[in-house]
Amino acid sequence: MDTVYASAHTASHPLDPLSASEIGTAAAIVRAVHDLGAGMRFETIVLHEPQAQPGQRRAFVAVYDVSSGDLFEAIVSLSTSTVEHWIPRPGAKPRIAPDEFLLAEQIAKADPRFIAALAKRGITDLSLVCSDPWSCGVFGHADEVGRRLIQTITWVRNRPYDNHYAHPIEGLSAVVDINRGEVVRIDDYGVVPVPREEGNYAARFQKKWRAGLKPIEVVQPEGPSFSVDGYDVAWCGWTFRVGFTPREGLVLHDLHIQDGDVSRSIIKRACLAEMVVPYGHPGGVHPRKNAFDCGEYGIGVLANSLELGCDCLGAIHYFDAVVNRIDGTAETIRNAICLHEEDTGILWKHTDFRTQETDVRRGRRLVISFIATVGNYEYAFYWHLYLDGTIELDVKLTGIINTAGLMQDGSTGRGTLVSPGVVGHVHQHVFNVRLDMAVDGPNNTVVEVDTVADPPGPDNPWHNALSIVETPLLTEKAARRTGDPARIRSWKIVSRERKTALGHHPGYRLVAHSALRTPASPTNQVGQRAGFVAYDIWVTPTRPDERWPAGDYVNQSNPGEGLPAWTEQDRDVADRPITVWHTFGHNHIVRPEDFPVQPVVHCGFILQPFGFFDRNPTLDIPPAKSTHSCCA
Ligand SMILES: [Cu+2]
Repeated sequence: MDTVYASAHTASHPLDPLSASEIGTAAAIVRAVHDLGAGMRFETIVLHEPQAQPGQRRAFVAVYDVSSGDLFEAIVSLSTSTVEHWIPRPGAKPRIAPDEFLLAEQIAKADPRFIAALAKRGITDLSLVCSDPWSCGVFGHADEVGRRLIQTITWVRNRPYDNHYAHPIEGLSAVVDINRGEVVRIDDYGVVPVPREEGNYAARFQKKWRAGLKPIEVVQPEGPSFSVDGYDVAWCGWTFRVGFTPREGLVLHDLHIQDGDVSRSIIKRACLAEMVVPYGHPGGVHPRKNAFDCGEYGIGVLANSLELGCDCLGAIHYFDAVVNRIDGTAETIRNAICLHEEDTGILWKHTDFRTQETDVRRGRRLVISFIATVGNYEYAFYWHLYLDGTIELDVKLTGIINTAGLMQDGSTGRGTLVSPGVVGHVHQHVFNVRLDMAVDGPNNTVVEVDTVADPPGPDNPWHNALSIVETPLLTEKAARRTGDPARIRSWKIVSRERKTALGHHPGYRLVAHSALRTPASPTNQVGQRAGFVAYDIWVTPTRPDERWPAGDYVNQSNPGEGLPAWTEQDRDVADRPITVWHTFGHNHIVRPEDFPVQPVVHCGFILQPFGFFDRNPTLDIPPAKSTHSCCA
């Protein structure tokens, strides 16, 4: 058994994530009342977040039975040691747990048909074979119906520690029933020579280092400007609370900013809600690669333990993350969440050219981040808070592209050659964030803002007139929106119940700079099961039971779940607690430079105060001069 570290912080706030002991207790309570026997596994044990009145501590538990395939949800009171609700979820398939990753590989590698298929390709040393566990989706094969499946996609090392992703075994997949521990079928699309040229990136393989790099050190001689109390964080006028769940990873609660004597709210709860990575090659195993890394695996359980001075520079505060394993025990991911400050260059500057008097202020941001490893790929999520009230999510994509071999005719198919015989197929990384907005109070409205040219006429003799056209989005269907570059569209989230001294409804603008809709057909797997990809924003009334934009259980899910179904109700979304769902991402046309390990690429969005303050709120930032700077 792995070491379970005791949580350093004893639960004191209703939104504190479950501690290791609370996770163990929740599992024991469920097992005592509803023992499912030897096949009992725990998909999720997480804090059941209190809604209005914080009362007793409760856990949400999703539990399943690998013998029957049944899944149940429980709400557990940790205060009274009772199961308050027990809800069967017929047909729901739990996520693929980290505990099952290597299990799927073992099952595949023990199957004589799989061993024979490898031998056909000249591969007999199974110790060098790496068969990654991929979610399957639903493709209508008769022998898959009713089963909980993993498809393994396979690579081979030339020798231990060699980067196996340089050596794809094209056209071979084992379809594994992970509940029953058996191979359902071997899919073999024909032998393609395995490329053997090495593509190693690790330090141990690097023969020559680039010379001349002098150290850059971050020096904070008086320590950081933030303070942390349990999961509460305060920084330069900002206050919020850190949360963490196995499925979402980092969660920000109750984001407020100080304005004079008043602490004003902006967001009630913010998190990554789903993501999907559809691949665009139609042959072999590749159409089945549509990984929902949030809903099918859990981006939180895959968080890294971060390394001081490598992952994070400066004065760092780490939060541990505590997640459940499928046996109901807790696992602590040490240093999973990093909190630190970064210099961001100038915040603002002006020189009065007559007096030659200059004012300049340095900008900085607070960074709250975590990094998840999902098989071959890394996703790093950085929430940024700025002195001027700006909120940003910057997602950094790195790791190793999902490599494929050539087609039977030696062509690359729908991809880029990155090494002899190695291809990276075109794909997208599409993210969806759930933003429970609370701009200056609980009741908000989304307003679409277009910039349009007025028609020429007597009022517009020089044809330069521009109008700002603001359209409140009042119902769910009206609020399914996409961008329009010709109208330079953006959206504001405002409180129509309040007015600032200038007479504006206080608001925040969503700068959707990475909005991305997959160009794939709405009839394909992702169009069907990840309906959120159809629009850049969606707005729903905030409901605690509507958390997952592609459905509660995404693994082998049915079409149309989540946002497409909820918003068909066309509920009112004006002047009430609303959730804004924003879809964004990265269209990955693979570059040779992405191989053998991909330099970081970015996507994300910005929330910027817009009429929230009556003027630049940073005039009170004192001028500062670095004493560590020198002339080179
Ligand atoms: Cu990619």
